[in-house]
This record gives sequence, C-alpha cells and structure tokens, in this order.
Amino acid sequence: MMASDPGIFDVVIIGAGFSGLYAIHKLRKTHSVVCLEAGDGVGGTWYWNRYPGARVDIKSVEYSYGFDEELQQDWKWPEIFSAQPDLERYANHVADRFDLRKDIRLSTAVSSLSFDEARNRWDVRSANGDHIVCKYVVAATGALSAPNTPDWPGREKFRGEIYHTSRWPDEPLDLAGKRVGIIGTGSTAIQAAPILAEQCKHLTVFQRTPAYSMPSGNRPMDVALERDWKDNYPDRRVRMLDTYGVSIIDYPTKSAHDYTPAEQHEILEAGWASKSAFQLMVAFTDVMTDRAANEVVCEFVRGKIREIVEDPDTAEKLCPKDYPIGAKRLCIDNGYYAMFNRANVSLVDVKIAPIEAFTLNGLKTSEADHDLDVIITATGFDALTGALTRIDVTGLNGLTLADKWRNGPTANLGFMIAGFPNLFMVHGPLTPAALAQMITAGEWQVNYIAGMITDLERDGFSRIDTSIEAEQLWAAEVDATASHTLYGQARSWYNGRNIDGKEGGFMVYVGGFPRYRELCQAAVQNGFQGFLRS
Ligand code: NA7
Repeated sequence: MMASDPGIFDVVIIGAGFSGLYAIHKLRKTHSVVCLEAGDGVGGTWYWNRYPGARVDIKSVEYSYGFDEELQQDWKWPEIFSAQPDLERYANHVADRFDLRKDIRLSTAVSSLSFDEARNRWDVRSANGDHIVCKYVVAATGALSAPNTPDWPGREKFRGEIYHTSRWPDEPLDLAGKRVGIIGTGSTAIQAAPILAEQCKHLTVFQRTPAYSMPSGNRPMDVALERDWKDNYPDRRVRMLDTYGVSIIDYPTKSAHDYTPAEQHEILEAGWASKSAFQLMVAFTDVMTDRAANEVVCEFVRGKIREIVEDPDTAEKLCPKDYPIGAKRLCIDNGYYAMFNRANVSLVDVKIAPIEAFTLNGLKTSEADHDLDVIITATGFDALTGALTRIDVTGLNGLTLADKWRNGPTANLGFMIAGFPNLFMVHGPLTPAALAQMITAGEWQVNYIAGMITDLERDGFSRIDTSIEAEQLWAAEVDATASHTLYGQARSWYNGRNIDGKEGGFMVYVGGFPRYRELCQAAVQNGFQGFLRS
C-alpha cells in the first residue's frame, strides 16, 4: 500500500467509550472495523472526566456490560457507585479481555466525514492525517463529550490556572493554600466541590441556577447485593430493558394526590434515604407530568437544604425555585449542601450578577471582582449534538451536517439522519439516551444497528438512508411526548438551552426505553418503514 492510499474497512467506529468498545466487539464478528478515538486511552466519558469526585450516578451492578456472562460474573465493583478510576480500569479490562485494542487507533480525532455517492462509501479523515474509506460509520461519539466553555473575554490575561472538568490534568492538582473558583452547579460541580473544598484554602462556588441534589449514599459494595445481581444477571438485564430508564428502581403506582401530606412526606423520606439515585423523581407516578405533584417533591428537597445548610441566606440561594425537579438532570452528591457550612466555602449568585470577564487576578462579575488562583469551569457540554457537529460532516449533494442541524437536530429514531446514508449514531439526539442507563441502552442500540446492517446486506442493498418525512414524524413524536411532561420547563442540556444560541426543540425522547425499542423494532418489522434502502 502506498503511504497515501486510504485504509479500507467495512466500518469506522468513532469513539472508544463504552458504546464504541462494544460496537467493535459486536461488528467485527461480521465486518472489518477500525475505531478512531481522540483520547490517548479508552473509556470515553470515563477517560476524559478525571476531576476529583467523578463518579457514576447509577448503581455499577447495572451500569456495566451485559453482553458477556463471564465478564459480569468475574468483575468486582469496589463501590455501589463507581468512581472514575474504577470505570476507566473496567474499560481497559474490557479492551484487553476482548482484544479490542488491535482495532483501535488512539489519539486519532476524526476531523471530517464525507459521503461518496457514486461508490456508497464514507471518506473518513483524522486531524493527524489518517484517511479511511468505509461502507458504514458508527458515531459512538458520546452524548456529553464536547465541552462547553464560556467565552468571556480576558482568558489570556488571567495569571492563574483554568481547567474544564472534562479536561482535567493528569497530575493531581496541588490546591493547598490556593483560592479556587468553580463555575457551575450541575452534577459535575456538585461531585467535585466538596473534595476541592477540603483541599484548597478557599472555594468560591459561582452559581447561575441552583440544582436539586440528593445524597448518593455511596458505600463499599454490599456483598449480598453483588451476589444477588450475579445470581440473576441474565434476567435482570432483560428486566432493565423493560423499565423506563433501563434501571431497576422502585417505580410507583400512585399519584402524589392519592396521599395525605404526611404520607407523601414518609414516601419522600424513604426516597431520600433509598441510596438509589432518582428515586425521588419516581416517588409518585406524576412527578414529571403534574406541576403540583412535582412541587411536593421540590418543597421536600428545599426543606432538606434548609435543614442541612446553617446560614439561612446561603440556604435560600441554594434552593431551586423556578423550575421543576427533574427538568434538569437530578444530581446526587456526597455532602454538597453540608459543604456550605465550612468556613472556607462561599456561594456567589451569578444569575443576579453575571460573570463578565476573566481578569488578571480572577473573575469579574457585574457586581464584584473575585481574586482566584485556580478557576474550574464545570460548565457542562454542548450535549447530544456537539461531538458530531464539531466534525466536518458532508452527506448527499454536498449537504453539511452543520447546515442540516442549523435549526436543531433531526434524526429518525435518533440514530439516522436523512441525507447522511450509512451513518449511524449511538446515544444520538432524540434517543432516550440521556434518561437511560447508558451502557445497557448503548448495547441495545449497537445490536440494533448491527441488525440493520446485516439485514441490508442480506437483502442485497448497499445504502440505507432515512426519509425527511420519517425524521419529521419522529421529531413530532419526541416533541409531543415531551410536551406532556415537565421535562422542557428548564434551561438544560436536554433542550440545548444550556448553550446560548443553540437551536432546536426537546432533544431527548422521554417516552421511555420500552416504547423506544418497540418503535425501533416496528420500523424493521414494517419493511424498514421510514428508511430508504438501495
Ligand atoms: P451541566 O449539568 O450542564 O451543568 C453546567 C453548569 O454550569 C450549570 O450549573 C450551568 O448553569 C453552569 N454554567 C454554564 N454556563 C455558565 C455561564 N456562562 N455562567 C454561569 N454558569 C454557567 O453539566 P455537568 O458537567 O455538571 O453535568 C453534565 C451531565 O453529566 C449531568 O447531567 C449528568 O448526566 C452527568 P445553568 O444551570 O445553565 O444556569
């Protein structure tokens, strides 16, 4: 092969996170595959997010692969909610155990994808010069992988250090004696802040919107719980896929209105103590559909905040008041609210007085200058779409993805974009990804995509696209489903309104995973309804 000849593969998988790793394992049984990964290690989210306190918010016995019984029997999770180093270790173990590395090119960020209509092939190029021609692209690029960094002026003037939480340095930061500012109060900041507060001289939390958070109750792995899961894994994996969020928690049968206030309180206390993430969101059947029912839960959490936080002004600032619980991803924490009782922690409300600039010595809000040595931007992600739109993607007739998605993402069933044949997304926009336990949901999606490819080839076709009508129908379904819920009633990454100027409707399918599977399967059974095969 000449140096300039492209590599030829059946499938390019973008991303060696958990879905990408499984996609290699699954697809290479039938096709030649190569996986291109921007990072210099595997694990995706759990490779990049190395900030102190990074931890999954779903029980690890669930948040793990189910495709191999021996793997799930052998692997031991040390804690109920695993920390980033254990998740990264697991990703590496899986890569070694299934010999996946031979099909992975690390430090290879895909820069462009271009569809050659005459040959039905994708030209894939990387920033460091790789050129691959392939039949199919599977974008396992991650729902939360493109960092959002506010572009306040003056960044270059700041004489201290600035880190986005998802681009954390390899060496542990020495924060002793330092004044640290953390911007943001989403899941990431809520995990990181209590640990940073213990390490630094002073921690200032810059809060634009207060979050609802509940205690994770993380603890060392419970031997009985682990045994119970290992004895029942195959059944549990099937059951998980039949639940709304691909996670076995106690789903309710009654509305909040069926209970007296005292009974409601008792249920919520049990949810708070359940040591199970998100139990509060499903305390009653109507938490996410009825504002009054939701408000019962909101007020309960505000009561907890007021109980925990000693300074009443700080407690009030920390109480979310203007959006329903669950409309932004519910956080779970290890001592976040109690952290504000420390003498070295202060809270600054940047909704009232927004951050305007970085300065030589720190940050300037519209009200004050804050002197800092280290600034941590826990400012989230250009979620669901950002990872793909940051690649230069060109489909049929020169249509670019940036143009196609200018007014918001469209994708039939959240995994195929009209005009971009043979390109499949895992955990793309308009899937239930954000509200589902992502490893098991990702395995299901990869299996579905593999089935689509097998069926395509069995039926003698070489190209699969989706129609604009099918995309529009799906967008309408996603919007209609969300409109019956409270999910849209906040500025969040679920609707892209966490990013100034980002267009689009609701970006997550909130109809639950069982319904999503049903619709995906029905499309295939009804003769690939909504898809164009040629
Ligand atoms: P999130 O949940 O999107 O949180 C980002 C936080 O950063 C949030 O509090 C934002 O405030 C804040 N933010 C973003 N931009 C600004 C500006 N310009 N000024 C002030 N504050 C800002 O991201 P995370 O990384 O915490 O979590 C992402 C997901 O990872 C999480 O949902 C879990 O699924 C795991 P805002 O609320 O927008 O007012």
